[in-house]
Amino acid sequence: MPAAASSKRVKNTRISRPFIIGSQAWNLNPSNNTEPVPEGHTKGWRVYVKGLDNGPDISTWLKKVQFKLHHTYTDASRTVEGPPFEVKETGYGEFEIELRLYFDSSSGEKAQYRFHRLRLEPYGDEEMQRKQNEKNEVLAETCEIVEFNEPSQDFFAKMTSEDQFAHLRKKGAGGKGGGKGRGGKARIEYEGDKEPTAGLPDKSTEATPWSKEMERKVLEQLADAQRELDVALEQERQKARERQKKMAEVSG
Ligand code: SLL
Repeated sequence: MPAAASSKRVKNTRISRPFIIGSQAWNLNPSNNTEPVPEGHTKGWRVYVKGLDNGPDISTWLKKVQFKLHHTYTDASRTVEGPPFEVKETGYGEFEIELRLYFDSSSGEKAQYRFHRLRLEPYGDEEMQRKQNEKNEVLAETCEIVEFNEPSQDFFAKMTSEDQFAHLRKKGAGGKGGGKGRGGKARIEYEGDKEPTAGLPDKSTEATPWSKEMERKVLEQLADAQRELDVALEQERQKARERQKKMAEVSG
């Protein structure tokens, strides 16, 4: 029997999505805690999985996140079945959080693991630490990529649909802006004229440093490091050749 259209794969196609895994932590102020805080807990924090600012709704592909906290927490394994994918807690110590990401069933993908180091104390250079202290906020975020290789036709349709950008649309415009795009088709208008993108945005902003610009810089730095390494390697090779030549002269 031929495979159902829905489970057929779109050949030679890979869909990738950048997303953010992060944590935010702050000092608890015992005098204005609204909820009782367990003995010894000095910090409030949350850990989350979210999309990029101009990015598509991650719940298109992400259905469930399991956060594995330090074993000192009761119910250390926390499962969140829909957005916002986050866990809020209080505590006293930093630790590594294990995340398990579960994908939309039409993707046919197995769950994937990721790790996030929860940071509670200010880090980085003096200036960074000063800002963190001033704001009473320690942020630690990393940009991750998930890739779906030869997705099913169903999943491909979801991942290429405009619906996943609905949250960026201008409010009150009824979903469709009055503007006309090329060919006279109604053009959808986005909040603050944000350019929705499923990839990395072109430029970095303070809120979202991850961009093609940053990617380019990192690649350039890697290329520079590679060139330095190549030069050093060539010098070593040259020395080895000279040593061999000398040895041949001595023994010959
Ligand atoms: C350390 N790796 O050795 C850390 C331990 C402990 C985290 C981190 C409170 C848990 C609770 C908490 O912050 N646990 O009491 O519910 O320093």
